[in-house]
Amino acid sequence: MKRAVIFDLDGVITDTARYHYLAWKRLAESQGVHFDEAFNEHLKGIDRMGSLDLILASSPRRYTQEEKLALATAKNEHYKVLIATMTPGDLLPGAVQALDDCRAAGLKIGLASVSRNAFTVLDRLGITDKFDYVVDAGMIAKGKPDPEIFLVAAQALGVPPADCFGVEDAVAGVASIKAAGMYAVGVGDPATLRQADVVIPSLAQFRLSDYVAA
Ligand code: G16
Ligand code: MG
Repeated sequence: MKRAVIFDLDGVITDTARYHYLAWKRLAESQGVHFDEAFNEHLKGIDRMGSLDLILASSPRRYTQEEKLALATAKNEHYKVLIATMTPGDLLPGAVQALDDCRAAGLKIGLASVSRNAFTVLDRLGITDKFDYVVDAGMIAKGKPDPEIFLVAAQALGVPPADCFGVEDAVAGVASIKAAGMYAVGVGDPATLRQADVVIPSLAQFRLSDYVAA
């Protein structure tokens, strides 16, 4: 029986993936780099500097570390303007119900987002108190697909990884859950999230009883 659930934030609970996309697109185009939805798919769940490196890999220019930090900061400033407009109305369908179902079933609930803006987003959405533990992305040495972030969450919740399940929309995130030894619920397209144990289109199709016994 599963005793804990660890959710990703971006693309699962709220569509900040859209805001990341818009902010990266503007940044990429300012550097003459083509950027589209398909490329953006590879950035989901990848941390800020890792994402920037992937974008700049197709530029003929070489960037110094200082230049890269300035570009990452510019992207983040744009992103912060976009998320400042968020409200509880930006919760994706089924998100609150899924969290409340987990709470009612007595599961511990964690959040594993590599976003350094996660606390701000939770606050804007008004759901901070629905989590027993939120991983501080600044304390994580290795981003997804490394299992570290899910293992840190499980440890903080006091539940062994085998008794946890994770919920993720990104290929890198599902890989992180599986590498942590947990059952993985993918949210999105089964053709993309092939490593997940089960894939649902959105949290509106979240069926807790299917995962706790898995
Ligand atoms: C999220 C997004 C990624 C983003 C990362 C870092 O990861 O999916 O696209 O690059 O956060 O965000 P920030 O620049 O705000 O620190 P996750 O783990 O929440 O899916
Ligand atoms: Mg995500």
